Amino acid sequence: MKRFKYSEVTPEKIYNNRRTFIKNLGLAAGSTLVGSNLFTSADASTSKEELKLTDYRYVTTYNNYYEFGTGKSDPVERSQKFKTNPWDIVIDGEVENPITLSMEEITEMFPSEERIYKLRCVEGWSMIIPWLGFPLNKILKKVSPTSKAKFVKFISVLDPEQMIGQRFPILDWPYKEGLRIDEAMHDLTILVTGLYGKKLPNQNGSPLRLMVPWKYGFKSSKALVNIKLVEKMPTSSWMKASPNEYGFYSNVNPRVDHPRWSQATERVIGGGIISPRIPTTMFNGYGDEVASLYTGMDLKKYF
Ligand SMILES: Nc1nc2c(c(=O)[nH]1)N[C@H]1C(S)=C(S)[C@@H](COP(=O)(O)O)O[C@H]1N2
Ligand SMILES: [Mo]
Repeated sequence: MKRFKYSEVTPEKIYNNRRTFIKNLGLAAGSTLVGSNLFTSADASTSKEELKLTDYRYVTTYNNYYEFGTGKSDPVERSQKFKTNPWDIVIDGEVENPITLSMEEITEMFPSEERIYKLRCVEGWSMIIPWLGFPLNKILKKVSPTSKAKFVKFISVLDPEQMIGQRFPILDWPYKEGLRIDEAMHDLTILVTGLYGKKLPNQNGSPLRLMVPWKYGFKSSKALVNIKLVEKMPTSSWMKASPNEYGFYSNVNPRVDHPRWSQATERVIGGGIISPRIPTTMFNGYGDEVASLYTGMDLKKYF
């Protein structure tokens, strides 16, 4: 068994043919790709586009990061001088041991591993990205949540001096998101420190961002400065901006359309000149791992 290295397996070479590919990688976390049985049995029903890593070029130039503007190329064009060092993250609220950690301390305490996850934007496109990160639950366990900690609130940085988008009332700044505590503790939920084996580019949320693969991309807040354990369900910036369009849960669900467009399919970014559309899958393909979190819930009501 050999570790997966980008020098050995270029995006073009890692086409695969098993539906479980992404999920297995997500769970096996930076583990064996080359030489593993993932490549051996074929399943023609899955399109190769669905399973090809999105080129680094697209991952780092086609972004949503409204702090730097609403255009897709605004983040890469306007975030290069953004200062991410020094950077502290406060983990507090309903916890026994609130803590402030520098990024150096975080990198040292929580080694990053590779997770290949699909990011499905609510706008109807997706990318498959090799993230570097670690489970959020590792940091949460460190601070010992109290019995009142029912939700986790994620707060991104507020810095209108450096972030031109924050000078306009596009969203309720700073960018805020939330998860239920069991969603936050789930092993698939990670804090991201890099991608493609490199330090996280500014436009992707450096130095630390969330990634929740079964939810729409906007749940994955960038440039986090505060992770707060709370008793009440937090109101995210998107819920506040448009409550009938963006709910708290925001689980990827092809059967619940956005009020203004269908969620049944998604455009694969970088998949060719004619961007192919593929069917969107329940929980973005991670249903085997996460469906049990929502047993008995009406997912049309709790969208
Ligand atoms: N702070 C902050 N985080 C954010 C956003 C944002 O505008 N601000 N956009 C979200 C949206 S809509 C998506 S799809 C993803 C995009 O992540 P990526 O640019 O790394 O692909 O980031 C999410 N995190
Ligand atoms: Mo998005």
